[in-house]
Amino acid sequence: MLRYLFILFFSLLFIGCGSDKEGPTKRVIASQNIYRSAHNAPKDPLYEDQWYLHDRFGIDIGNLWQNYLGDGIRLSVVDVGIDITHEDLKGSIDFDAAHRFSDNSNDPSPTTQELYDPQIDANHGTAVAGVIAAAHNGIGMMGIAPNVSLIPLNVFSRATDRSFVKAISLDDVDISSNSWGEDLSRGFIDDRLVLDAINQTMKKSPTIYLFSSGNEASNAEFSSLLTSRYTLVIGASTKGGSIAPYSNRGANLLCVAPGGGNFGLLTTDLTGEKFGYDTKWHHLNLPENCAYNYTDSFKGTSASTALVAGVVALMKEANPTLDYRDVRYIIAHTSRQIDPNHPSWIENDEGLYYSTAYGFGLIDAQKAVEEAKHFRHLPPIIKAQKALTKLSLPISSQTRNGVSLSFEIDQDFVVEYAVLHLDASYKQIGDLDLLLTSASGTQLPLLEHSPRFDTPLKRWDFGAIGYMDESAKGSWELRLITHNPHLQGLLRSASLTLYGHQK
Ligand SMILES: [Ca+2]
Ligand SMILES: [Ca+2]
Repeated sequence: MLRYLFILFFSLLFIGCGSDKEGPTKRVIASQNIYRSAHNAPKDPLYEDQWYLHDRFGIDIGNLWQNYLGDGIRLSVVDVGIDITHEDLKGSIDFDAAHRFSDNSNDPSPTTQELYDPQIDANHGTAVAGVIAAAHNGIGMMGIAPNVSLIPLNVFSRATDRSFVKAISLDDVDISSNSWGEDLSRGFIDDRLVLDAINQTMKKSPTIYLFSSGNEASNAEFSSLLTSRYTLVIGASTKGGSIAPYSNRGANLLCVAPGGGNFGLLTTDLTGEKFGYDTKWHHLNLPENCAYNYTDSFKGTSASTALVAGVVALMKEANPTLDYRDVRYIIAHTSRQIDPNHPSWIENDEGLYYSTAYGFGLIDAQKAVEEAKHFRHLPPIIKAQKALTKLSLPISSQTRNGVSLSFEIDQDFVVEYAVLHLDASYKQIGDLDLLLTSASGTQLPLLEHSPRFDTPLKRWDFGAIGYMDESAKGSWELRLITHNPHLQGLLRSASLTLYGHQK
């Protein structure tokens, strides 16, 4: 059984503690809410080192904390255990809902086994939690949404299908933050069960699911959890405003947020010198009052997803009626294009810029929350589906242009999300290019030749979000090309489903 979390480690870098900087605020304030009425919120000492909040290529937290701190929002973190004694986290945790699956208790902290198991990164959950919910208390750092009810769900203490299903389908959760995943070539849980759980939960207790795109420098379409229309997929950008080299790409990517490249993110660490990313043996040069309880080495799409989860909490507080479609729509329309010369950028027929590396761009917290405040629900969801069955088309490099198919869509509505389902036999998915062109002429790669991936293609869904706002009506074209002259395959059937709303 392979267990892993999406996280990357690079060399630890020095970041000084904010209390050494100009004009530090050392007041310890008992009530988090005091900041709500403050025009100039006092800064916790490490705030200046949280570059991902306020740098040029950060999320632009601006003055949002004057009005929004995540109050009333229930946010679950499906992860390893969280340090519930941490000075900057303990006030945010909802202990009634928190859960550790290995002993069915409400204590979500890492077990001794987790702390010493080399296959589990026991530091990960605490790092994720800090970015989202570290208190504005005059000590340590500042979380994006410090007043959320944080629900830590320690699934990796017993990583079974059942644990994941239960964690993902918890009732009465606004936002589910998932900085874990797997791809086609791995598999420690049964994705189908988790997908079913997501589908069921959306019917009875709608939740906004955020998932990391993954850290394999691969394609986010390879994980079936990420090709569901219900999951919002987040990639990682760097402090310099480019794509993080490890960040998985894909036509299902919604946006990026800082995940770090050479520079990591500052966040909370397992308390003390013995455990965490910051330990006696691997220590940051932080002044005494910050030592061992914080780290600046948190990296990966895990960190990016936590950032977006925090922003979505502020959006939900600004407008509690928002559902996953509204949030996706707002992020698509308010994220900003970075690295504009990157070859992956396209402009779709409705003028939206999209990239399989960046999604709709770098999330912009201020714009997203501002838009959320006045946003009226998208009209009810509608869908159109076209299935092409009994195809028996050869997949072969002998066919010059590969397999070409057309899906004729009669309904006229505004597209939000597309799902392409293929039933095929082909031995190495990495040999394939799969291009879907909308009725308006926007072409996106759902698969791009990546020889490292030798997993077979059988039945698979591909998600695509870059056609947002375009019209569904017309002919959608699919091309499937193989780059391997030695392999042959067969495409049995294909279907295209478009989700959207009336104009
Ligand atoms: Ca703090
Ligand atoms: Ca530590």
